[in-house]
Amino acid sequence: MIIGDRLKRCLAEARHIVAFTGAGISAESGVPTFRGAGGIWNTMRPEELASMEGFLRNPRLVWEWYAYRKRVIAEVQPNAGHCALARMEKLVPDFSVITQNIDNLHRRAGSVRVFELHGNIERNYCITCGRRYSNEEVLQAAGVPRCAACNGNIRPDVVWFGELLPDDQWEGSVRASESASLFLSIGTSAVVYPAASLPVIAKAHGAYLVEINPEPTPLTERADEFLQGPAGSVLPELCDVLYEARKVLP
Ligand code: BV8
Ligand code: ZN
Repeated sequence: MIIGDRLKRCLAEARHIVAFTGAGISAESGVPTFRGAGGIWNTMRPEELASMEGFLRNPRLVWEWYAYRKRVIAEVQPNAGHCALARMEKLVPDFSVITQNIDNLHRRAGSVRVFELHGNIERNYCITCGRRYSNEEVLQAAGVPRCAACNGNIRPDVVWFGELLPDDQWEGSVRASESASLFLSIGTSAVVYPAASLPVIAKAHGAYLVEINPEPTPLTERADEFLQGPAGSVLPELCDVLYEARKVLP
């Protein structure tokens, strides 16, 4: 991958770098993406499996799907892309990860400032009384786990279609995007809103917008640069360029 002089300078001088990630950054860890080749939504309907209506209509089907994903995610490891972002955070005074992913792989790779727009598959709660449950507790249940306190249905703590994003995560992500001098959009098809508006907000506030993806997306034509390749290879290269550039700075 050729990293041009403009991006090298940006990496060297950026005050605040934001890494905005989607399912693609976890693909090389073995976590299936939603769209594109082998994507989950190719065979299943998101409204059926990732919505409150779908859950209330068929809680058993939705729990089978999430239990399967919980087990897959428990077995995978962060990949070179996640680890490169964790390293970059240590090299830059102000570095934020904004993820649409629910797999917790950024934190497991060592990233500290992480905004989780769509929740976290390792957390669960009762829809009646709000009591929280771990995966260990819910994965023991046969079928739909019920609340020990009130017998209500337990759901994964993720944002479903038609649901609002957590206020603090969304507001923090907008603030970070508005103050970013370099905004990396990594492994996302940029079609799910309001998350997909963040790169546009960043660019409107003066950020240099770089997209990293093996395929073009609806965002590509608005990006200042499109680094076509897998995150697991491109991000370590960007991290090396950042390290070299910052090593010489006073
Ligand atoms: C909201 C959590 C507002 C669950 C997810 C009509 C009716 C109802 C709603 C809407 C509607 N039209 C629009 C909407 C809004 C809707 C939306 O945007 N729908 C889209 C599909 C049109 N959004 C919502 O509903 C949001 N809430 O709007 O509320 C509101 C207002 C008032 C009152 C009430 C509500 C909530 C959206 C959140 C949904 N939850 N996930 C779960 O995961 O189980 S979304 C789901 O998609 C994941 O979170 C995922 O992260 C996200 C985005 O997908 P991507 O991450 O981009 O993944 P994808 O597979 O698409 O792409 C992968 C990319 O990686 C590809 O480009 C591929 O090329 C690339 N790639 C592959 N390999 C690699 C790679 N890149 C790098 N390296 C590689 N190796
Ligand atoms: Zn309860």
